[in-house]
Amino acid sequence: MRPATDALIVIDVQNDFCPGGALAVAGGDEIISRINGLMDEFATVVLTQDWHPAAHASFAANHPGAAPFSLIQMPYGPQVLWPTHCVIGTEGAAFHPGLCTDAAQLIVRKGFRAEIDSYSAFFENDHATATGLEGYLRSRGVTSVTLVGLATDYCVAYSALDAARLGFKATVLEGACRAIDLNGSLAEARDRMRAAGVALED
Ligand code: VGL
Ligand code: ZN
Repeated sequence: MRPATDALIVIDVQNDFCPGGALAVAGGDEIISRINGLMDEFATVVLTQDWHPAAHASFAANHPGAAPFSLIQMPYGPQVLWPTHCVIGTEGAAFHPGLCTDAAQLIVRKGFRAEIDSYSAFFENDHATATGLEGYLRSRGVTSVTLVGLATDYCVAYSALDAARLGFKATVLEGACRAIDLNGSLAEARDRMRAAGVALED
């Protein structure tokens, strides 16, 4: 068992990010058994769930003429336009059935405001609007977070960077993550995480 100050944060292990899903990450389902095992080591386990209204601004379908995976400017900065995914209440937004969710004390849903995306478990993409996870972890005495899940280069990396910025010791277990890797996004995310003091382990 890890110290009580350590939390496991499981990012977006949802059907739409697994093979057959709307925004499938290659090998997304391969990490599930390892994650289930890790949950036994941590007294605090948090799951996140990407949770978008159908009218979400991050969906290419809501921008006539725009192709999925193209980039637009939003008031809060550049935004990749994704295929429609993780729509609130749909089967695609549900956790993968293989994920053992029983051990989790908290499920953080994010990206539920139509006008702003939220990759990170801590802040929406304006880097200012909080999800409340920071307060939850601090009030439970957590000082160190281990991050796993999908996708390494988007929601995992954004969460790890915010955790480090907030002063948590942050570790990403890359073997328990899979990446989208859009135009070099994985290498860039790894560089940014290393520069921010996030520990990258296997
Ligand atoms: C994610 C793209 C869009 C992720 C979520 O979980 O990494 N990526 N929404
Ligand atoms: Zn999303």
